[in-house]
Amino acid sequence: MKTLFERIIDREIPAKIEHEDDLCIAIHDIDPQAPTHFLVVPKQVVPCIAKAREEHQAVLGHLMLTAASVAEKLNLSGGFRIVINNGKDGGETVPHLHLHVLGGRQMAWPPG
Ligand code: D5M
Repeated sequence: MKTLFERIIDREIPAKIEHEDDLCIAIHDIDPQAPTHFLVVPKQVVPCIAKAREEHQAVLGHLMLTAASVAEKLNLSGGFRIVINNGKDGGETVPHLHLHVLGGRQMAWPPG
């Protein structure tokens, strides 16, 4: 069965797409937690960061670089935060690895 993000990648579910390339897609989060909140999602399904392996190293680096370049495109010059939720205690609800990128407001620490 496809993950929610695979269905977005396959255009079965609409999303506001900010960037797409061979390896990943960046979409605006449907429930934004900051003025700008987008997700960077690999096209190859890895359920969570804990399941990533050596073979995923290149795509993981690509996700980080894409997060930064989309943040620049969206004028987050004042700063931004990248979050990966992992598993139940980490607050992950979609079992398809994704980076959250949040910006446009002052972030607090510690996170909730
Ligand atoms: O993050 C999963 C995120 O996915 C959560 O912030 C909501 C977002 N989401 C859920 N459905 C959609 C659609 N249809 N478009 C865009 N964003 C969506 P997690 O870290 O797994 O809790």
